[in-house]
Amino acid sequence: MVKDELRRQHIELPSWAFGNSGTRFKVFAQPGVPRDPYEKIADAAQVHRYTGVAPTVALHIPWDRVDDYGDLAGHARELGVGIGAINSNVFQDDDYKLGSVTHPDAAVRRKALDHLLECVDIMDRTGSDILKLWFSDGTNYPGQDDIRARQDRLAEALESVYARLGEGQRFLLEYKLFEPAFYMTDLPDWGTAYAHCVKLGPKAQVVVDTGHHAPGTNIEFIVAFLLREGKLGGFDFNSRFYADDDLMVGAADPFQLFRIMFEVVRGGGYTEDVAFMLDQCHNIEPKIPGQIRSVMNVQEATAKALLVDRDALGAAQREGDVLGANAVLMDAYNTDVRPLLAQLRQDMGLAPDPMAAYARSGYFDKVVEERVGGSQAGWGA
Ligand code: RM4
Ligand code: MN
Repeated sequence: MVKDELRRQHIELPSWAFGNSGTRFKVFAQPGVPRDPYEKIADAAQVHRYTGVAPTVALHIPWDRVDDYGDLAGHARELGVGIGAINSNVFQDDDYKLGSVTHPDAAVRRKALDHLLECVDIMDRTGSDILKLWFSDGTNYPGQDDIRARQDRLAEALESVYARLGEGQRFLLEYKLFEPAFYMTDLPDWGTAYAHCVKLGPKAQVVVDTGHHAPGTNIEFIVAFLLREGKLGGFDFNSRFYADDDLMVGAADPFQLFRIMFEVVRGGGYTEDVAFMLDQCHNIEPKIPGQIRSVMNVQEATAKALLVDRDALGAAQREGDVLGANAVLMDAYNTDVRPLLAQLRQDMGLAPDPMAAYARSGYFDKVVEERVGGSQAGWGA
């Protein structure tokens, strides 16, 4: 039943969505923003409290570095959530100007690799089973470095990380078309990520960040292909109008999100094996409600995907009924699933409208008052 499927949905929140963020032009600080990972987790727990389907928070290292990860995991548990994926960060150190694991200097490569291995140590302590790897590596000018040698260096680093993974742990390799490198990116697309993962083995899978493609890319095709090969590890959901905008998922193109979720459902990916993570920044909107809205957008797209009459679709496809097949899909997309989701929340003992329930709770005013002193979390902390 659709409601049962929706009930077991698991959407992971990014700790960094709760910190201050912005563009290269300006970071607008917001009142009440967390000052440390403990407070970020407290805010994430609010999102779970009102949606019931966001029980884990991903960490980004070193932004979320703490002395005692076991203690942080305990804090999360007390608030009714858990720690999810560990995201590595080899893009914010001066040493990484020319790359991290693909850097021409072996000492810099070693430093980057040590960080990745440290992230696996952290996974051991938090009980996380996913390491997410994104590399900002690339070049700005033709001839700047040897494209092929950089692939060799990348492969070497990935092998070392792979070898360090423990039982039940895996890494998800992320790709991105461009930025910060403007000429050549070492992991620019799903095909490159896929080829590296295939060579490494089953603990290496691809993560699809929905904001990391050229305009017009058919992302649901990529999803269908990777699922068919057992290589879709998860999503970094967000939406984009132009480049890597990191806006709320489902805000720019809810129809695309539905098409992606349909391929996930159709391909058997609606399981614990595919991680549904958000990777967003709320630069101008309040952060906790921004996350609640995003979770609701994913839920709505999922509900519509689950409502597709697969038998009718299959029959129309077999008959070559182009318009009939398209109509089956559109019927599901055009269904208003908000009453169904409100009902689901009531079945789960939650308020039917999470945005309103959070607004009523007074949490925002409370943290604005409490969180004085210290420095707010943001990119770089
Ligand atoms: C990158 C990529 C990573 C994220 C960083 C902050 O563009 O999407 O997943 O960790 O941004
Ligand atoms: Mn991402």
